[in-house]
Amino acid sequence: MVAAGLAQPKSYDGSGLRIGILHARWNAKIIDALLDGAKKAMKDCGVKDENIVLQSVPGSYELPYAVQRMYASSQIQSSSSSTGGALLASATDLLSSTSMTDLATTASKPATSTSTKSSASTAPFDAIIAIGVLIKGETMHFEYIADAVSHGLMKIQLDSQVPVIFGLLTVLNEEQGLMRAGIGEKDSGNRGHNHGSDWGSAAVELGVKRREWA
Ligand code: DLZ
Repeated sequence: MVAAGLAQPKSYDGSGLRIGILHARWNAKIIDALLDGAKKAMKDCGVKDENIVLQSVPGSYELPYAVQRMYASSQIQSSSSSTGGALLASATDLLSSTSMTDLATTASKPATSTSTKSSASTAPFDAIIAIGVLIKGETMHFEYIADAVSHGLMKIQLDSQVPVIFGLLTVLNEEQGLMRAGIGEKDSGNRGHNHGSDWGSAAVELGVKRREWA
C-alpha cells in the first residue's frame, strides 16, 4: 500500500548496489519493523542480501557520526581491495561476514584464513539509510536530538556525496511510531504504513541515480 501523500515509487534495478543501514537501538520493536520494511523493499528491487550491511548504535543522536564513519570506512576498504593491499583478505572476510548482520556483534569474531567465496561487493556504499525512532518525552531532549540529527545527516550527505536516507521517525507517542512502522493497533484494522519500505526504495533510487550523476 502506498502512504497518503507518497506518489507510487518508480522501480529501479538495485542488483549492482551496495547499501548500508545504520539504526539506533532505542524503541526496538518499531525499529525492527522499519528494518524489515527497508530490507524487503531493497530486495524487491534486486539488491542482494550480501550487499546490504547493517550496523547499529545506541541511540539516534549517534547516527550522524556513525553514518559518516561507516561510509568513510567503506571507501578505505574499497581502495584497499582494488589495490590488492594487505588489508584485502581481512576486509573481504569482514564484509562477507557482516552482510545482513550487525557489525557490532560480528566485529569481535576472529577473521578466518579460509575465506569462503562470496559475491559481496567491496565497493563504497551507494547509499546509507539512517534509522531511528525519537519519541517525545516531557523535556526538550526530543527537540534537541531531532534537530541535531536532521542537520547532521544532511551535512554528511552533502559533504561526503553519498545519499543518506532520512529514516528518523519523530513521533509524539509510541502508537504513532507503531503506525508508521505498519504495526499499529490490530483491533482498528488499520495497522498504518511501514515507512521503512519507502526508505528502502529511496535508497535504491538514489543509489542508481548517484552512479548516473557521477
Ligand atoms: C536519551 C534518549 C532518549 C531520552 N530518548 C531516545 C529516543 O526516543 N530515541 C533514541 O533513538 N534515542 C533516545 N535517547 C538516546 C540518545 O539518542 C543518545 O543515544 C544518548 O543521549 C547518548 O548520546
